[in-house]
Amino acid sequence: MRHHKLALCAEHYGEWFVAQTERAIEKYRMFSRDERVLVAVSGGKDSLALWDALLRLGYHADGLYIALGINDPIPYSDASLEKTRKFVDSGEWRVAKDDAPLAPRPTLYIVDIPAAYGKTIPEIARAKMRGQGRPCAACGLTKRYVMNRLALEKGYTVLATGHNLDDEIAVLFQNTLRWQTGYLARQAPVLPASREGLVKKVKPFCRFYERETATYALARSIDYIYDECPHAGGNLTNFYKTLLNQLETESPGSKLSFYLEFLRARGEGAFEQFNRVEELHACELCGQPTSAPERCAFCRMWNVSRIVE
Ligand code: Q46
Ligand code: ZN
Repeated sequence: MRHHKLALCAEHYGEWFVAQTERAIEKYRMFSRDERVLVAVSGGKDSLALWDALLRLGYHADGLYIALGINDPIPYSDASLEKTRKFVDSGEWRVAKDDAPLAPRPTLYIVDIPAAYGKTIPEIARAKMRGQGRPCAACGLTKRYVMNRLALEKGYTVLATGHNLDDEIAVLFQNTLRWQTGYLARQAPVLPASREGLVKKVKPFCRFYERETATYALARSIDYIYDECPHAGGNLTNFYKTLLNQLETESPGSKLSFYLEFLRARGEGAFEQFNRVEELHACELCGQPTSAPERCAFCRMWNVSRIVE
């Protein structure tokens, strides 16, 4: 790890990684040991590594997998669910840090979108969001809604996602290029539950390079899905990641300092004036907070208000 001037063997790397995770949780006051954490798992390296690290640290962490029905042209959703199930069944997470007592078996919640709502994500996107090309807008809306609602209904105070440094700075770069000040004001390792009906959102891996989370998953023999979602190809975020990787090659440490200096400026209030509190009220169908006057965007798109586990 050139940027840290550090070289470690697999065993010590795992310890370093878990300790760094805990440091981030404490530094940004993400959550305490008394809180119940719901980890959004996709079957990929970041989310499974996050779940593993939190369990090793002794946190009460359960998982939520959202089956999107994306199985064309490759069986992406089916394969990623299989990897997620395998992670829970394998018991890999039982190897606790520092010989701590074995973690109890975590719960895995599965929300199957096509089974619950009658359409896959690509199908609902085609039906309701014509002309927008990729199904990512429908997908993102559905995932955000299901994560928040299930976390609330099951009594979790925190929702943790596996976003890493590369993810965060790609978004930061995009928002900076367009001076999206409102988005910049809201980009942070912790998004507090600003009102009733919203759960706190945290990103404990926000300071890890993508390579570091992949290395941890390999060091821990976590079997994760290598394929990306077939709709991810060619998106702008990946293009920005490539640009930022070129920068990192020329100037090691640039990616981390871009992010940390942004957080410093943000912490000093550089974007405070843009942090507008949106007026929200309860959706008339499902009760979730929404800025829309009647039904929330999820209920309008799916034309339903139930959530099926
Ligand atoms: S899963 Fe969904 Fe991503 Fe696939 S359809 Fe787009 S948003 S690319 S994280
Ligand atoms: Zn609603």
